Amino acid sequence: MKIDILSVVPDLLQSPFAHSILKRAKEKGLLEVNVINLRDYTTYARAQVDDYAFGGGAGMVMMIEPLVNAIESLQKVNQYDEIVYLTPDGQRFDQKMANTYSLKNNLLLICGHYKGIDQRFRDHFVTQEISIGDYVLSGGEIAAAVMVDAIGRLIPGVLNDETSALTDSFQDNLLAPPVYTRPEEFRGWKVPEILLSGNHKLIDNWRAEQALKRTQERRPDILDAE
Ligand code: 6GU
Repeated sequence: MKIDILSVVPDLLQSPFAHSILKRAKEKGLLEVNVINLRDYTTYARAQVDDYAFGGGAGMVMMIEPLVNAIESLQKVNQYDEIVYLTPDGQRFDQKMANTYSLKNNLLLICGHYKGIDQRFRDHFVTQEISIGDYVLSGGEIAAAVMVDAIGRLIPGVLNDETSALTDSFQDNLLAPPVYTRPEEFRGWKVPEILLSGNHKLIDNWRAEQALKRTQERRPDILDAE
């Protein structure tokens, strides 16, 4: 999968994909992430990309021309499956969307700033608008990093048995059960006996019970989600 990210602060996106699972995905050739500086596409003086809102009011709006210059230049060499605008008023991102996106080939993510981007760009170029939750970030970059992380680890071949996504929270509308590692006892706090029993059937049952209990206690809302 190739993901292009269009941003006015490309520096913010230098390290999030350079570690751990996403780093491995890149090394295996399964994921390519390119960060593109929107300012490279403006024709205005001093690399201006935003301007005052028509109608007045506080806050600047990202202008349509640099965005269209950038996208039309990128589209000469890319066939995007989706052109995503990251915005707090978008559709809420969740594990189901991450699964769907993990099967796409070529994505363009557009990070908003200031009061957002000119509505005409949204109307005529954007195919999906996504928010990562009900709070406002100062720009779309960190949201883009969240999306790329959630999607990247689900790309077929990225995770192995050891890191399998099948037991993740949310993957089956359940939170993940508690986990333990060595030592068996620390300050008198013991690991549940059953996990040391070697009986995998019992262990699987215990984990399923714990996942259900945890979900009922913490997130009953996801239990009956489809
Ligand atoms: Cl995608 N962008 C911004 N600026 N804030 C957000 C968001 C996105 N998702 C939640 N808050």
